[in-house]
Amino acid sequence: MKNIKLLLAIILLMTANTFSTAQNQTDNDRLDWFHEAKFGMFIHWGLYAVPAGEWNGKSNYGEWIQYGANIPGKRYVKFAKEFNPVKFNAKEWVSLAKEAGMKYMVITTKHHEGFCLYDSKLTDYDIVDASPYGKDPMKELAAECQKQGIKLCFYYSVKDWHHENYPLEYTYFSKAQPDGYVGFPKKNKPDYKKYFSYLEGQIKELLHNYGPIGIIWFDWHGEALSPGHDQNRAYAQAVVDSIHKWQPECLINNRFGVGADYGTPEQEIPGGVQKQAFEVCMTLNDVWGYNKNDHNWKSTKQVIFNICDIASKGGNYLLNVGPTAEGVIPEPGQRILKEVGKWMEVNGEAIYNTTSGGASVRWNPDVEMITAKPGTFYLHVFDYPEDGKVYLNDFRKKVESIYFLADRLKKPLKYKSHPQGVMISLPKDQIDEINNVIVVEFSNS
Ligand code: H79
Repeated sequence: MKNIKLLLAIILLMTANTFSTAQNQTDNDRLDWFHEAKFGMFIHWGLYAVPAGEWNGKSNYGEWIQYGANIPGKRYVKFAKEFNPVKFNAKEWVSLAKEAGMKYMVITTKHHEGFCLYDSKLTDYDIVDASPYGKDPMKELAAECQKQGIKLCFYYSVKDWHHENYPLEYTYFSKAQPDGYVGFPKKNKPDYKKYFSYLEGQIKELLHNYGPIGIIWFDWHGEALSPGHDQNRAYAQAVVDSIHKWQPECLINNRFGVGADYGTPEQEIPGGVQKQAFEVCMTLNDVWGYNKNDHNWKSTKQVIFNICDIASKGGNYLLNVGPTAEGVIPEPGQRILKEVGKWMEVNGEAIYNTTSGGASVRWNPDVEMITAKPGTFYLHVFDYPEDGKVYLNDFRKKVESIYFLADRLKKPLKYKSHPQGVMISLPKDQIDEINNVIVVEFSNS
């Protein structure tokens, strides 16, 4: 009972934290590229890809398998010997992101398991020292991202089930593990200060050895850095100050307790337009890490809907893939992303560098959402209206032209201006099977 209460408290705390510390979009220049980018690739890659979601007959695990299946630390570390991503190809991963229309990539350099996917001098529990692969994939990714113009960003878990000085009380508890987590954190007298100097040292490596980094994407601190934990927050603030010193342009998400540039709703899209910068992170199937039995892929249409929905509320979409231990992004994920990319290639203008258009206008239900640029609205029509009519209400600007974004010839669509707004008449046939974006160009006079 106590554990359930604790868990509920932690989950509440995490939710409450989603937007609490993010700054207003207008007063933070560091966020300019982020607002332009709108769509990024999340990559969850670690030792959990070896058991691939399955342990002792249960098959619904992901990157939390060490915790969920109660695998002792001594057993878990052996996965490192089997982690040999010989098929990893940085060019293919970055090309896929690019083809999907993504502008940045956030990859797990260390998830809760504590295993480092880069060459760290501060631990031997990393891909170069502990796996047969023996190379640093982040080096290759950094070079390839530079080459292809994708911004490389690093996920880093505050929680660490492998480090002896990560305090047990900040890991999750469960019925199976009533005394705390079965990894390596010390039961007695862990030294959080020491853990933080390890963390800071690793962030230093990540910000010095891989060129410019777009975001340090911290993951849940849990209770450790929540208000009231003043000493811990002071350690964290020192890290934030260092990040700003080492790479002043680098963003920090809002899961570190302090220093947040933007909010990070997980697996959910906010109900309305947000004033603060945010990025929805979401899985493409059910779990984040590779699970060989997880076939619950989102449809291409759903992904496109989410991109537009989130952009119309002023946010970014960070969509996850979980590569195998061999280094391959699962084929269904590749297929969906390529299909999304085809739509983005034609319609990206309605997404990149837009702001929310929703707050300034009302529209009929056929227009699901609106994105905007100065002098332009993009109306996103997923459900084509049977009567062919689309209304923009409370729209008192002077219309210059209206056309389908997917129409290269920009053939004008018929419309009538009324004192209260504009009524647009659409042709019988849709121009796009998924989302018929209508461009409305206007002037203020
Ligand atoms: O990295 C991904 C997740 O592993 C991580 N954040 C994203 C980006 C994450 N950390 N915490 N959470 C997500 C929420 C925690 C949910 C929990 Fe559970 C509920 C932890 C214990 C109970 C999920 C379900 C994990 C085990 C059971």
